[in-house]
Amino acid sequence: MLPDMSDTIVALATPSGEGGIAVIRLSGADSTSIASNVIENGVGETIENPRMMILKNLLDKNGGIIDNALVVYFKTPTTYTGEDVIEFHCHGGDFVSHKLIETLVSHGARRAEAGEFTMRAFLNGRIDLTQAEGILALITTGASPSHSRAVSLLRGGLKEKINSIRDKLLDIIAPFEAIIDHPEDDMDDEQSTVNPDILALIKKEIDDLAAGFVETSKLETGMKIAIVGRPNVGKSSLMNCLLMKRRVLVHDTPGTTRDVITEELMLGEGRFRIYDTAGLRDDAADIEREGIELTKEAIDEANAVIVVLDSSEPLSKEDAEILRNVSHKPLVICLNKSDKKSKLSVDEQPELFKSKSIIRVSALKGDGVDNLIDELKKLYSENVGEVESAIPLLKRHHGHLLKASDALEDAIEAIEILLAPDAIALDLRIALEEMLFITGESFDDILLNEIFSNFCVGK
Ligand SMILES: Nc1nc2c(ncn2[C@@H]2O[C@H](COP(=O)(O)OP(=O)(O)OP(=O)(O)O)[C@@H](O)[C@H]2O)c(=O)[nH]1
Ligand SMILES: [Mg+2]
Repeated sequence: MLPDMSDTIVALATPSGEGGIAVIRLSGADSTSIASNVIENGVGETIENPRMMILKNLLDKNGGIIDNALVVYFKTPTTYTGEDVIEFHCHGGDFVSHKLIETLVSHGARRAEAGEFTMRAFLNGRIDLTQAEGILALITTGASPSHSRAVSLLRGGLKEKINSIRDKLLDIIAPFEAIIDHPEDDMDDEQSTVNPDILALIKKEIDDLAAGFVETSKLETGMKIAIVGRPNVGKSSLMNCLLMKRRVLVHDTPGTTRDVITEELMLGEGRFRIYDTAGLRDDAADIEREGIELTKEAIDEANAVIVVLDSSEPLSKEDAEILRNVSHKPLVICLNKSDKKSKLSVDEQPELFKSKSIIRVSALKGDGVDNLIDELKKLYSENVGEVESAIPLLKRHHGHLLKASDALEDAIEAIEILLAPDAIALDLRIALEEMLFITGESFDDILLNEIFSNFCVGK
């Protein structure tokens, strides 16, 4: 069940604890009358000057001063919640804010539930659901890509796109259903069905949008970089160098690393997940072979690969095979052990190295690692560029898009096998409904509670 919208609600909008200021937000139809009980000399001057901060004494029930604070009035409907809102900008610290909230509650306000201010903004039509989700994403963001995604949602990027698809579906559905509803009207064959090519175009639009989700989510968890190469070339040493700590075991016995070991790494604004892997070789024993299988999975999942070669040895058949196997991925080739005499020439098999980034490093001494870091940052910004061109999505949106796409697929099939118009209309309705769920034009209490319970109290 949703909380009662007719209540006037109050909450601390800033984090609790000691701080410069504490903002207490009051929202609802009775905001001004409730506030008039705590503002010395009443609420008049505050209401007459909307959006202006006015310094006032705030009083408890016995007329004692709680604080000398700035009070500001936002007049309905152009406020965060769409309702009358009053904010009290008090001195920081829990005692003052708790006392003021207690006093406002004693005058008739109710303590707000998590996310209730934003839920009201949604229910009052100030924002749609994707924008509400953008607000939550903005509050919880910890990295640059998720920040830009949150801002885009907040600004209504996804809302506009979904509404445009909704309108296209409505343009098809409305006349089609009118014909179904009034079969007595004469209709020719053309009218009694829907052009599947138009549906295919809408489906493509939905599929393209859904594909953007994979792009954005891959940067949410960090760009995945797998370090691969044959045994003993210095993969684990390089991993430790990047992490600037001794995270993985390094040893001169080939086959030291048997499992895939992963660590998070921030380079500038970029978030990475680095995977150290078992060395790849053909004649591996049982356990090592299992490790090699895991390495292959890590390569599949990686957004980019670092291939490590031991430059103190000539290029081996295994090195060449590894280079060939990962050539479809964004690639950085590290010629490691540059502190030793080089016996590896990239000119021997130039096709393996052509147009690849090649960096000489010594994981033992740390030489050249800065160049590798620069290269990783470059890969990251290329990836982010790709993502920024896509309209950002959350998992919830993605799920609805997939269902809509399936429904359109069914509709196209229904047209092709000449099913009754009712059956086609049903599939089209499902696709439309999925669009409405994304923006919240259709919703149920469960969905709202699920979304808004993730907010903090006071937002
Ligand atoms: N001289 C020199 N030795 C290095 C360098 N990098 C690694 N080594 C040595 O090479 C050996 C293997 O290093 P690791 O980092 O364990 O190599 P790996 O590729 O992880 O090996 P596996 O886990 O067995 O596949 C160790 O003895 C390292 O000290 C380097 O830049 N120069
Ligand atoms: Mg290793």
